[in-house]
Amino acid sequence: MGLNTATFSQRRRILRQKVEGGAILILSATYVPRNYPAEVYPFHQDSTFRYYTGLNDLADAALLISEDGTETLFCTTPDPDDVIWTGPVPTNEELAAMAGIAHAADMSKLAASLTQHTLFVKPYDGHLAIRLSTLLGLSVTALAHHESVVLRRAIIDQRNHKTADEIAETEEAIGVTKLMLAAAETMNREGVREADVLAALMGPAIARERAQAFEPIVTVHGETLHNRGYASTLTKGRMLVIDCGAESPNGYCADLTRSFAVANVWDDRQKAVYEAVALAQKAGIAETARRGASQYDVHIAACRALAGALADMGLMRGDLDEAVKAGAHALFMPHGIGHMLGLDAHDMENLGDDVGYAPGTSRSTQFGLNALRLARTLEPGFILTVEPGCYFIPELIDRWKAQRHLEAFICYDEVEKFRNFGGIRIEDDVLITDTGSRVLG
Ligand SMILES: [Mn+2]
Repeated sequence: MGLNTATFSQRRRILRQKVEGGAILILSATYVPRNYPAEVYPFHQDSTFRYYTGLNDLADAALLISEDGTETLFCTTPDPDDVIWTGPVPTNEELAAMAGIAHAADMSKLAASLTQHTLFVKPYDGHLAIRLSTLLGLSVTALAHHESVVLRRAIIDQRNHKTADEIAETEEAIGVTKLMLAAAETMNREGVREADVLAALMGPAIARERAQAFEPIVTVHGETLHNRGYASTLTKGRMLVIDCGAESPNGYCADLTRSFAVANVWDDRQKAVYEAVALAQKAGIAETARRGASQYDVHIAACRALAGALADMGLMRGDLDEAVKAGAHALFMPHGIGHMLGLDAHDMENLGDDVGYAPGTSRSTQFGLNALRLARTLEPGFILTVEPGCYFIPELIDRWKAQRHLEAFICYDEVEKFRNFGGIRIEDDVLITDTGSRVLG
């Protein structure tokens, strides 16, 4: 079947049925200048606009769904002379028809169609905030107070539950991402630079005209969780961590992480830490299949498995359930077990914690748990990542050790021996099904 005009029309109908009250306004993304207006960053559509229109390339536009369900696409009509730069482009009416939207109008007509009852979600981007502020006659800071929580939650609920077409798109993106990882693995040799590995990694995506879901991480410094830059050289004894994801043709993201010993020469410590992370991932994935489990349960199951393996290695000690409750494992895994995955790599993170936390619940402030982006009870149709890791972060070790923090559970003398180890992460993408869960791809 695939995603088509009927899909986008139906999504809008469902949204309109769920949200009563005023007209619903959804803005597309704008071009963002890099160093002068005509030189822009690569355009990336706003994911909510894309979800409801399928118009991946349309900048500076807006969708308005009136209270009676009338749909209008407002577009910035190009200057006829622009054809010399852009080539022929579709008319506003053609764009609307591509999305199954009955009416088209120029953006200059939008402000007159809005009232103080217009429903919108607070923008995450400064350019969109200024545009919305101008359209509505509200200050940028007032937008947050006027956003529709009902609309925000309706969008989240709809986008959180993936259809068969969306699942197929995600698996397609995972397929391309696996080709990327396989290409990168051929460069896993002593003396190769991270940038050379990156070049190989990107090849299969570029050849298929695929955007990246996020800037790939290619590093021998996995202990820096979101390490930027590709300047280091692969040396034996280090782990190479690659965290990357291609997008599908319709913008659905993959997000996979693989960790390799440089040149595929594994020492005993690397094998043991890798095995610990693999055990944690296995425990986490098993928990996703349990009916009624929450992603908080998945997180704790993975952390408990990791703590068990680290105790076997002599790095942790004591009552391990208590250790996990106290957050001692966060010295080694200071992040959450995963996040929602969809049109964004961290799906709908711009819409806030309502995505990952049920209404009335909120994030823990405990170190480690405060980075858990998703904790709610899992429902069929959710796609999420399960990505445990084990890192030896010298600055964190030094700080905790100096404070003798949780030393009943942490064997700091043994941890010291790993301070130059680096880090390992393993990440896969999991679909919650009616009967359990399935690792995608
Ligand atoms: Mn991830």
